[in-house]
Amino acid sequence: MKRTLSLLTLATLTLASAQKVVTPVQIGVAVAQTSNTALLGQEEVIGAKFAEKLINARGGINGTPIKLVFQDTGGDEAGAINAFQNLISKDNVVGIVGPTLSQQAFAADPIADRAKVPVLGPSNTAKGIPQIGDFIARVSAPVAVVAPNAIKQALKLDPKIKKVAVLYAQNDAFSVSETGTFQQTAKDLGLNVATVQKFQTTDNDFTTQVTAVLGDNVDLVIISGLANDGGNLVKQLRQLGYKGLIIGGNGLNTTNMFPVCQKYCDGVIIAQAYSPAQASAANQVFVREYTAQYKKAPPQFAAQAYTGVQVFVDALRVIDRKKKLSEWNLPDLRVELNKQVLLGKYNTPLGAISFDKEGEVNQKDFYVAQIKMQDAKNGTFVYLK
Ligand code: 1QQ
Repeated sequence: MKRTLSLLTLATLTLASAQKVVTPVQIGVAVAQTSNTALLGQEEVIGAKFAEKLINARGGINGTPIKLVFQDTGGDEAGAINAFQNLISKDNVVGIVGPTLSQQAFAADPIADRAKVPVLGPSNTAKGIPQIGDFIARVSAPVAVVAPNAIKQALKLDPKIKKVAVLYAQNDAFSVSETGTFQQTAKDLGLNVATVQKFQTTDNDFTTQVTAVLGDNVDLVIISGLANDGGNLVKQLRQLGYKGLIIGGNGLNTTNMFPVCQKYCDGVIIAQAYSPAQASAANQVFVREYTAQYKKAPPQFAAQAYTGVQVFVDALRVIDRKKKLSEWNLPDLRVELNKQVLLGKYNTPLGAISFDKEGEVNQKDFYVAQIKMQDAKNGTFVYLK
């Protein structure tokens, strides 16, 4: 029995190490294509696909094309784990761009980390994501550096703001992390946090929370949630009579929220880790070609997912120049790719980026936008100065 087992183990090991890198080179994308989280994930699918198209049109990895393999994570942890397992063991990808939510990343990233498969988080902004493991990095700047910009901008628009209400989804890791930053920033800027209200990302009725906010007579409301709950909360705040400024966090950062809050989305302020106006040549080419195809400027989540794919490809090009990708076995290439990702400098739509030792993104430019609704359906994010 012992002998049979060890032979079996040997056979499995041999199989794994003999596993060659196939062409086109497969890169995994595990984001939310279904559930309410798809309001955020859809833009990531578009951004990643656009990267695949542009990269292959320019010769892929030194002449070798790439192929993105998509696995839908849905909106929860189980879906993300399942998508990651499929990409790692069935689809034999070199690396994974995903998942959509930090809540999913804390569950699924450890699986990739143990399998030694590099992960680039395209939109995971909670504190602690790169620290999940050596194989985990992100192109999405953390709440700690992005979110404070929204409050500073709100004070620019209305210097008289004194009293603030803060609301957050307590069942979502990103929302919990972001509200921590918002609450600390508000205090640091001398604001009075009059009330902190909790909700769930699955909630639809916010009467209790809105009633508390109205009772406190605040001049600013700050929301950390996701697109459907966040959109409904904005709508109900306005319907019940709240007139002051509203800051939405990164979970509300999509035009896909417009069908939820409709005309009531108007005026919501949201900090941005991307702007179509970012001056780098890489971004200007990206914006020109994206706009030509989609007839609108790229949103943040599309730009970040594009960047995730680009970083893997740029790193693979460097590796391929030293030793052809076809000569690697897959487990070794995954380890090498992880190393190279962390070593490189990248000219991306987000500007020039690199990573620190832990996989945290180094990025320079951040922005704030305000939603302007033309009518109940159509609106845009207007970047503020
Ligand atoms: C996170 C996020 C999401 C709201 C982006 C889609 O920032 O979960 O970390």
